[in-house]
Amino acid sequence: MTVGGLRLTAAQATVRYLAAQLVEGTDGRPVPYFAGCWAIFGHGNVAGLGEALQASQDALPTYRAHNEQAMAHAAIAFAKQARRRRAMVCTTSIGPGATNMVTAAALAHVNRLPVLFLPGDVYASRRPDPVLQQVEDFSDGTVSANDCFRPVSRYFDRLTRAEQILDALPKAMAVLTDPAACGPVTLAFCQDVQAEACEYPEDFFAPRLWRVRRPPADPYDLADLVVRIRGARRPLIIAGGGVLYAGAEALLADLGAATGIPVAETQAGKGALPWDHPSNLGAVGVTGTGVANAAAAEADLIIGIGTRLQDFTTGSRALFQGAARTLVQVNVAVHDAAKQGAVGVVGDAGAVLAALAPLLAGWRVPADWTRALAGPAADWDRAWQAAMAAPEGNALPTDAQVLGALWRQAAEDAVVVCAAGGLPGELHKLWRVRRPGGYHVEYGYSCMGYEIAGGLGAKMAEPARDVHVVVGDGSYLMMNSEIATAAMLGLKLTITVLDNRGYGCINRLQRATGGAPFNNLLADTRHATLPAIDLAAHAASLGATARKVADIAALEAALADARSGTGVHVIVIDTDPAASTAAGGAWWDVAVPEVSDRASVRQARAAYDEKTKDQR
Ligand SMILES: Cc1ncc(C[n+]2csc(CCOP(=O)(O)OP(=O)(O)O)c2C)c(N)n1
Ligand SMILES: [Mg+2]
Repeated sequence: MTVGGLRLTAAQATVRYLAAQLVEGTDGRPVPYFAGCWAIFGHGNVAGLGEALQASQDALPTYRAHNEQAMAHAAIAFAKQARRRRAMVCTTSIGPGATNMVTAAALAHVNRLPVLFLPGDVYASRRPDPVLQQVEDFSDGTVSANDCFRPVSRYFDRLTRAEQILDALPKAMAVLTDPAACGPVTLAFCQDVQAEACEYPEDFFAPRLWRVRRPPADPYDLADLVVRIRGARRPLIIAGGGVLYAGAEALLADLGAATGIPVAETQAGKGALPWDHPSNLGAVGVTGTGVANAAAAEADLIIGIGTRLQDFTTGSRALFQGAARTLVQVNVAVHDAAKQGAVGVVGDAGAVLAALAPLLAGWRVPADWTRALAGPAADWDRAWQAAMAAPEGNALPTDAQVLGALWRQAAEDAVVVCAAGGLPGELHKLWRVRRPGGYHVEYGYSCMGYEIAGGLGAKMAEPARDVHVVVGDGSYLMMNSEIATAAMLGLKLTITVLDNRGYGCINRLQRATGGAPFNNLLADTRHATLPAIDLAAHAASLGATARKVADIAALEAALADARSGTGVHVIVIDTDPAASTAAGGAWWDVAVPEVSDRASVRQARAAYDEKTKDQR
């Protein structure tokens, strides 16, 4: 095959192209867009992409992991911590290696995070069919295991000819770097095609600088928003991840200070303002602060900026109760701007905030709205102090008390990483973010097993910051293998494991919906003997400096040790599975059975039916 120019295999050409894609670094100088390639080799990528990566390690470093899903978590966390300005590549063998990555693809898809997947695929020639690990479809010869990636990729292609990359790779880059379309790209790479040579034009490999577009809003929509804000009695901004991805936190801080409009934060948007900014009411929604939820319930104008409005933000659409309230959605993606009947303002969060500032000059939020929130803010501060304080007595600590210890011991610019279990809710409510980027919680897919691999990716993105992973015993046991990878790479991570001996938050949810404690805490499962799992010994076996601590004081001492240490530190502490912070919060729609022999279920259903009346 001839296109004219350099004779390379499709895999060699792909690696060469990927290494030539650049973005502006934080200092303005170009840096590679792809920080590296995670790889677990097998048949389907070792001979093709493996050979190409080996020869290009200076231009595109390769990292080996222990699990394909976990390596993809690390890649995605890298992109999240880099605020989508940079990304990583992941390559796997065909079959199980590839499908191991599908859950991570969904995670990136939900969270709108860029990552390039290059799973190996079956032979385009079909000569050896069925090749080892090939999924055989009885009615469709074009189906392979990689078709699982289609619904969880923003862009999907199967490379069945070597010259296809000339078209597929620029399209992949366009999707990865587009603020609205951003998400996972999957290029399923047929294994014979990886090895096939072709003449590629030399200019295909010329360095190319990508810039993330920051589209402004339509002037009509902007003017309409200004009229609505000026006419509002009780406006509230809800800041989502889009504020951080747009790098717009200073613009939001300035607008908040100039106008006095209060700001509440979603999980992805947490840290958009420093916790002590006068406008910051903290977390909103199911895991929100008392004051933010009071504001959300009473606001007459809610302006979502860069938020997907998932059910935790809206209290399953029962939280925003203000009479005749208007919902405005400022979003770079028209799909989000149109949600829930919102008035859409399609544009980049930063561009819209910058445009609003002069149009609102001299205007301030009505003083009675500011006054109305002062009491709930003081109440919330007291609730926060009570939840985060070190416990008195010998009771097992709560998750919140562990977070209190961590918050007191963490460096100013530390990054906290979490994803699933009871901790994300407690973090959302209680963690006070001191510096932008200090809060990294994956709560779009809330995927157990993200935490440790995610911490590794976050550390690779910002090596100068301390990264603190907080993780439950359930998530720890689901995916912990990248402790070994972090140790091998000499990266410093501090992992605090909260061992409540089971799936504590789901047990609480089960109880709250009238269910009997069943199959969540280890004690409530079918067992011959109850396991006493030594998580510290386990972590030590993977290369961590690990210890178990008896109480909050010992935890603080261990965290202080870890702070001055190197490598991976794992600190295990037993916690109370029953406790969570009662203050704040809002209703969450979890459907309760309509009929049941259990009176507690029937009771929970009646309460559920009542609450659904608030949904709008
Ligand atoms: C991959 C995956 N499987 C299942 C779930 C559902 N789930 C959410 S939290 C949870 C329990 C987590 O247990 P643990 O990490 O110990 O945290 P805890 O609830 O005890 O705080 C489960 C099963 C999930 N979010 N992700
Ligand atoms: Mg647990």
